[in-house]
Amino acid sequence: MSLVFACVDIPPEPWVKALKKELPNLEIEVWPNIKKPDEVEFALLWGNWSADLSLFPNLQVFLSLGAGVDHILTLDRRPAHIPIVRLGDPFLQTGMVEYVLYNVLRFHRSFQKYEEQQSNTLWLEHPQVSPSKRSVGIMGLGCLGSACAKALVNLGFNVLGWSRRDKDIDKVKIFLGEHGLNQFLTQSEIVICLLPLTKKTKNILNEENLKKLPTGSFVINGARGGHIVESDLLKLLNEGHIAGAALDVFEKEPLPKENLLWSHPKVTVTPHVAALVNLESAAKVISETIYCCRNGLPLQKVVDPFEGY
Ligand code: NDP
Ligand code: OXD
Repeated sequence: MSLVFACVDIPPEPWVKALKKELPNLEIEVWPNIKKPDEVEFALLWGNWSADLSLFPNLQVFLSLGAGVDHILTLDRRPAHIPIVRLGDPFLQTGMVEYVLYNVLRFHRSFQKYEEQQSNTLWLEHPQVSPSKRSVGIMGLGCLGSACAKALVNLGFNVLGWSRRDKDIDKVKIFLGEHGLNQFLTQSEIVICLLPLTKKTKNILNEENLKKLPTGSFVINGARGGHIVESDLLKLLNEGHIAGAALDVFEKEPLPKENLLWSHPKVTVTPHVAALVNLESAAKVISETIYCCRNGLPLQKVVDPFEGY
């Protein structure tokens, strides 16, 4: 029985080597060169893969090479009974915490303004607000959001969180579901999106919701481009309602050269690198899932396809 590696734009060799190191007996076939499709039990996927899934009649598990599974949930004619397992690698939390802290501090301490001033040789001081007086709102309090919330609490920020189910995170004020969203947004001077992309969260940061943020607020998106309506964000940046945005993910990736976000003075673009997958630790986590599956043990991080995460 084997694993098919079908991660678009990711060189397979290092992954094959790392997975073989963990599971020497695992046969690995690299898409599209599949010699024995009926022996494929595991599909390790990333990106916009398109294949006729009926080629693999013995497929048992879809494995995502990332925390997000939107690329798997949207697969054409995906057999609904096959579980989808997302990557639950602590290394991703570390990366996202670094990305979020960097951008929160940059906005909080006006470093964005100082960078702009330097290009105009302008010596001008901005007020330094205490972190306890700065409200930072995190949309999504899962693996990544809760780790970021704790890190921000440790720096003394007033942290708000928004999720579906209640949470108990020390010093984090929790807002729940659709009815909690208004109150959450109106208090978030810096809002960070760490939601999965689902039917309910797509376009959630549209003009109507972005306008609920306090004037002069900042937006950080480390989740998926589909959460933000880019044209609405640009409009509110140009009107001054939003003071700045740090965007790691985009509706279309790579971000097309003509996209106005690239050159907008209030926008920082990074190329979907907030939390990069680490070869060694991810190979271990993926191998553990394969081990559990082969030995009839319960799988961790299984996605609920109905909820979309
Ligand atoms: P989790 O599944 O662990 O957490 C998702 C959180 O979102 C949960 O707290 C969940 O609420 C909340 N949520 C989901 N739907 C709703 C809703 N409709 N209303 C309110 N809250 C909702 O995900 P992760 O933290 O691991 O990852 C989040 C996303 O980050 C991934 O899906 C991926 O797209 C993105 N990502 C981006 C990376 C990058 O480099 N840019 C790297 C890694 C991930 P509840 O707890 O109540 O279920
Ligand atoms: C992920 C990502 O989902 O890197 O892990 O976007």
